[in-house]
Amino acid sequence: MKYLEGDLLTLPGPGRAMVVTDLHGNLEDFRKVLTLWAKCFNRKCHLVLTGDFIHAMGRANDHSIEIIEEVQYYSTKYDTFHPLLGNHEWATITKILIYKGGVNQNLNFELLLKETFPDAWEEKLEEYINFFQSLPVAVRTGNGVFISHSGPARVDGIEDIINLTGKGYLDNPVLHDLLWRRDHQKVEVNQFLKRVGCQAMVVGHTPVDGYKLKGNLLILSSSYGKGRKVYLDLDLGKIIKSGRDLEAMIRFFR
Ligand SMILES: [Mn+2]
Repeated sequence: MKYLEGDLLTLPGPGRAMVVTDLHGNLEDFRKVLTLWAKCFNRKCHLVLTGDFIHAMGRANDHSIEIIEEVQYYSTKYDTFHPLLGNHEWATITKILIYKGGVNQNLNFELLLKETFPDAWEEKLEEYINFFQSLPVAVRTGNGVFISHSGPARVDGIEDIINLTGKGYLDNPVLHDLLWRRDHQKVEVNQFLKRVGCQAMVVGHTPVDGYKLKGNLLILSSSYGKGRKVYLDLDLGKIIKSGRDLEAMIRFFR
């Protein structure tokens, strides 16, 4: 079961949700994720991709387009498949230039589109932008876990998340922090969690060696990161009191 309200997806328990971060055009890792998900009660588990499934470091091994095509396919076919917005999808929507390792990612992506769809690349780009605009920004689980690309942000309450992109993709400080933020001060994390009615949050975005637990904020690197690759096998039926309760649900990719 799931409820989509504006930019917020609610996943009530019981059940399980696999949380996967930052694929960045890595098709091999995406395949591993899909295989694991297929084995998880035959895709009855939720699969949450916390954004940045596009844009690899270089063009040589950039499978962003295959990944978007498959992400669109699975989104239509399964109501347990949940891609979220990341700052790289956001940059495609807003056409704001984004660099990774000194490489202009928007330009790379455009070249990739032209190569793949020589006669229809502009229509494809438009299709992808529309798809990215349809993506939720965050998930809140029934047991109080907030999942987004990054964060936290200054909000008054959960309504600010629900109505988030209605305020536009640009000049939107809450959206900006939920997609781009890299400093995660404990006081601000806890204040944010209190306001959105959660006890812990899970993000990607910042490359780490597998995972890093900073109080009630858990950073995961599932593909693009600094070494080990992990995902979260989140039990939606379990009581979560703090970030520590998530640590036992971390799984390593082999
Ligand atoms: Mn990111």
